[in-house]
Amino acid sequence: MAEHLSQSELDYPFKLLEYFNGFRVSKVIFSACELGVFDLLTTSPCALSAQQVAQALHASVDGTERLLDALVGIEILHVETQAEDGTALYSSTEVAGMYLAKGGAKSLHDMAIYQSQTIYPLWNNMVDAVREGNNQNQKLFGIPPEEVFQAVYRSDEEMLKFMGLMNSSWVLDGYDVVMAFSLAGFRNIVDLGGCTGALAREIAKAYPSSSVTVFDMPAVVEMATKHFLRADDTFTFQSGDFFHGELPVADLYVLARILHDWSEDKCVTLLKRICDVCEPGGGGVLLVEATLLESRRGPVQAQLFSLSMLVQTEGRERPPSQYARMLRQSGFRDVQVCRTGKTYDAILALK
Ligand code: SAM
Ligand code: ASE
Repeated sequence: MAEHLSQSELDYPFKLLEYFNGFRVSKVIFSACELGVFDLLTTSPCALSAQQVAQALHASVDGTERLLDALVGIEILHVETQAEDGTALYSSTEVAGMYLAKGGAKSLHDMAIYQSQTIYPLWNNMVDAVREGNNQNQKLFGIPPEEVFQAVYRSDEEMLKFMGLMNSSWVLDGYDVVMAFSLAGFRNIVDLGGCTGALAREIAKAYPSSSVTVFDMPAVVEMATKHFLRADDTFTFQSGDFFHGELPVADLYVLARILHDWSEDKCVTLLKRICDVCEPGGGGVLLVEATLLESRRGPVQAQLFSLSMLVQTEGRERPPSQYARMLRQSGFRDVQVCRTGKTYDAILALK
C-alpha cells in the first residue's frame, strides 16, 4: 500500500474497499479449508497443478484454479511456473501448513470450519440483532434468546463443531493465559464450562502438581471424552450445571469465555455461587476473556467478538473494570488484571 500513502482515502477509498473485501478473503480461506486444499498440499511430496488439486478434491479445474490463484494473491499459498510448459505448480506456505492444515502443529482448521459454517451465516442476522438488541435464535431456531446453549448445541453436529472452535483457540493463547499469574499455590483447579479440556490441558502441563477438573454439561463431557480426550491427559471430567447444580469443591475456579456469554445478572449469580463454595483466604477465580480497553476503543478483535456475542449469545465483551465490579459485587477481592497482548487476557481475584 506504500505507493498510496500520499493519497487521501477521499480521493480513492483504498482502506474502505479492502474492508469490503474482508468477507471474500475469509471465505476463500474457509472454503479451501473445507475442500481440504491445505491438507492435500502439506502432505503432497511435490507442488501440484490446479488440475491435480481439482482431481484429488473432486472439484472443477476452473473453480479450483481460481481459488488457488486467490490464495496465492493473499499470500497463503506459493506458486511456481514451470519453465517447460508454463504450468502453475502450487505449494503450501509454512503458515498454511502450521495453522490451516488439519494435522498442523497448531491447527486452526476447526476454528475456520465453525466460522465458515456457523458464524458466517449467523452474521447475516446482524441488522436484526442490532435493531432488536439480542440474538435472533427465536426466529431462526424457535429457541428463546436466553437459552444460549440450546441454540449453540441445536444438534450433535453443531455441538461437535462448536467444541472444535473452543478446542482450537488454546493452541495459540493457552500458554500465555495460564502463565499470566502463578497458579502454583492452587491445589485443586476446576475449569467451569471447560468444554473439551484444551485449556485444562495447558493448566495441567504448567502446574503438574495441581489436580485439574473440567466441569461442563453432561452431553458436552460425553462428546469431549469421545472426540477430544488424549491418552496422556491428566485432567478429569465432571458433569453438571453451573447455574443450578452443586459446584465441585476447589481452591481455584477458572471461567474462560464464560462470562461473555451471559447478561450481567447471570454473571453475578454465577460468581456468587462460586464465591459461596470457595475457601475463604485460599480460594480464587481466574477469568479468561478478550477484554476491551476501558475506553472501549479497541482492540478491534474484542469489538468484533462483542458483535459475535450479540448475534449468538446474551453476553458481550467487557473492559476489565466491569469484570472487577462484578467480582467485588459477588464477594471477591484483590482483583488483578493481566493483558497478555494476544487475544485473551486473564483476571485473577481472591475470596
Ligand atoms: N471454557 C471453554 C473455552 O474457553 O474454550 C469453553 C467456553 S464456551 C464459550 C462455554 C462453555 O460453557 C461451553 O463448554 C458450555 O458447554 C458451557 N456451559 C454453558 N452453560 C453451562 C452450564 N449451565 N453448566 C455447565 N457448563 C455450561
Ligand atoms: C462463545 C464464544 C464464541 C459463544 C459463541 C461463540 C466464539 C464464537 N462464537 O462463548 C469465540 C469468538 N471467536 C471467534 C473466532 O469468533
